[in-house]
Amino acid sequence: MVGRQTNVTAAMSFSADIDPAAVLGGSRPALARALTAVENGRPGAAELLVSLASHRGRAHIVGITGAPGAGKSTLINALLGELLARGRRIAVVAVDPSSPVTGGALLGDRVRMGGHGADERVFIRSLSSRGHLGGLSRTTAQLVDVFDAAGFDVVVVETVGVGQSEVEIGRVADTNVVVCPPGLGDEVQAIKAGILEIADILVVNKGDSPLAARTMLDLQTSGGLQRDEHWTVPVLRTVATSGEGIAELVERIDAHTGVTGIGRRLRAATPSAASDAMPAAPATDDELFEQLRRWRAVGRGVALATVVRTWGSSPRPEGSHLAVEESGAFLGSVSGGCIEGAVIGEAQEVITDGRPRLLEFGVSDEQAWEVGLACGGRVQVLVERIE
Ligand SMILES: Nc1nc2c(ncn2[C@@H]2O[C@H](COP(=O)(O)OP(=O)(O)OP(=O)(O)O)[C@@H](O)[C@H]2O)c(=O)[nH]1
Ligand SMILES: [Mg+2]
Repeated sequence: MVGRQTNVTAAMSFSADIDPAAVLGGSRPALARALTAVENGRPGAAELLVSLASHRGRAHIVGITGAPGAGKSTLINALLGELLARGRRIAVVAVDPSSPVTGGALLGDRVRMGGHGADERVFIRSLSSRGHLGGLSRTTAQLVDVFDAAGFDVVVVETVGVGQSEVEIGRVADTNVVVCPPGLGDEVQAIKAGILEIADILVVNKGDSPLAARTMLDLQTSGGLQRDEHWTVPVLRTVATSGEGIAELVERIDAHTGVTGIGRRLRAATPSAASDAMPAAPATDDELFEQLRRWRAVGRGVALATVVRTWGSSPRPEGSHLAVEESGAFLGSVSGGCIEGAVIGEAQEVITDGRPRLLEFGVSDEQAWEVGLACGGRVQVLVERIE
């Protein structure tokens, strides 16, 4: 808690002062400053995101998720080489939710991806969950927005697949690659229970291991790979250290874009920059209940979050609503962006299990890391499934 407060105080005394035109024009120093301002929620960051917003929507966002040590960073380094050879500009956001204090665990990543880090067409940014003013997935989405506006063709997001926040970050990407280390059946089961559902492409990396063939077979026969009539999740073998299988991976990533298009995070109304950065008027109750009815009419599961109690300077009054649809689309607001990501995640669980939840957020609460101090106060939110 102390570290967090120190961080926030430091942020308050710093003005972002970044020229959006310089970011759009490809200035690397301006880009680096913009990313730092956005990551730390510095004054001016929200305005910057608003001025960049209309320039988004051209980049292809590729998520690389997998167990710790699966070889994600090595694979990304190999991908960088292949994508550069195809003339693309690439940004990398490496997310490490497991290093809340030191942030030092990412140094290894920089070294492993460093092979292409000096290339003008590559920009690598590592971040840890330390100091994020609104949840990891929102910060990630905002950094992706900055890279997209700055003209990168591909933005790769590396995350360790450990839970709900990775599933949320997965929604930022147009194409999600799940990297599985070769292993025995149990490990495949664990992957299947966790993050397999977000996979558009499955990669068994460390294909030089004798266990790789068995893991591929497990995944190929595990069912659930037929996403829809246009896309079946391919199971690919790679050796990231030698580059084997990387060209085919790039081809499948490109093929997936051909099927699903790009800009998914902008279409799906997930908690990304545009919705969070702009202090837009919340939807009226009429609009919100009308949207709930529309979702129900097409058979979607929905939940309603309502502010039932506030203390101090909570941004939204008691009675404010947030409507959430099963895939994470939402309308309305219970906090003006401070805790929406967390509430949406809980609402999705409520949709699944039907049990209402009374959530509490505030700076002295256990869940305080989800709440920026700028939001202030405490808030109690009731989340219930709507039948
Ligand atoms: N034999 C073999 N080793 C590999 C391969 N790919 C990666 N490795 C090694 O596996 C180790 C972990 O690789 P990383 O790329 O750091 O894995 P990661 O998934 O990014 O790890 P975290 O970011 O810590 O979760 C390193 O020692 C790599 O050299 C491969 O295809 N074959
Ligand atoms: Mg890594």
